[in-house]
Amino acid sequence: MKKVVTIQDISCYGKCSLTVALPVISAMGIETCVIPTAVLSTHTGGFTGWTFRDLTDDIPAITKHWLSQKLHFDAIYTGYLGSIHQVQLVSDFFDAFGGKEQRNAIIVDPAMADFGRLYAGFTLDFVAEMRKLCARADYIIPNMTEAAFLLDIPYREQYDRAFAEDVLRRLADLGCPTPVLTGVHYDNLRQGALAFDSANNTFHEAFQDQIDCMIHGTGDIFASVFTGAITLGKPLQRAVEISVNFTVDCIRKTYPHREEMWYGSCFEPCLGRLIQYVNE
Ligand code: PXL
Repeated sequence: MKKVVTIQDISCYGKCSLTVALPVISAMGIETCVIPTAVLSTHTGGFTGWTFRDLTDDIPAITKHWLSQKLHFDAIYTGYLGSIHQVQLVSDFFDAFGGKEQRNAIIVDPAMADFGRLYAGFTLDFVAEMRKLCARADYIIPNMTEAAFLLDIPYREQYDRAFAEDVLRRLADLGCPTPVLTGVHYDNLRQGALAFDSANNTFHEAFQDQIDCMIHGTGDIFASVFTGAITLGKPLQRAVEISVNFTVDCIRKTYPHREEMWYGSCFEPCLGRLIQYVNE
């Protein structure tokens, strides 16, 4: 059985980070181990006054214990990280459990920004540290805002395929051989993802009809499915397709309830379909 470790916060209410990664990756038939980096009462995207318990000190302690137990993971997947120090400790975790000898995939979702802006509490110093972490990953999964921050270029709401390809090539130049851009749209009709396999100089994409609504946590759904698909050995093209299709399934399911479900998608009824995608 394949085994993933995912490192990100647990937002107790709000359906993102670990409360998405655990059910989604488990549904794909993969054992999902976790390092929770913080406990928040809610995510920070639209709530106010959330609690935040920092678990940074647990990261090196868990790493040390797991080293003593000689554990192995088929993939390491990181999401929302709350501080520069946490990013550095995650880099140490890559030293301990990632790399060529371990033959596993490192997947970094630089979850820190959207719609042209950094999330609450993030700074350009954090971006610089995240850039270094991305350079160590086999796959990174930024949206266009995160890509702009990583590349230190202005965020653009409108662009064409040539621009998206150029962004991906520049992301690969940062050190990650296979960057995947999410939320890609060249018009208001279609939206999807575009991946660049720099080793083979090929692009892989999947698009679906655009659905006009903003629901929190869809980036985490995409990244979790993508992690599961890569861990299962799916080709990059198929991994991108499954990730886009399942994310759009979740958005479609949520759309009729979008007023009250802005904080997280109705992904649970879609999990059966995800299992089908994996087996198709
Ligand atoms: O969905 C990414 C995410 C994860 N965790 C927390 C967040 C966010 C986005 O805002 O606030 C705590």
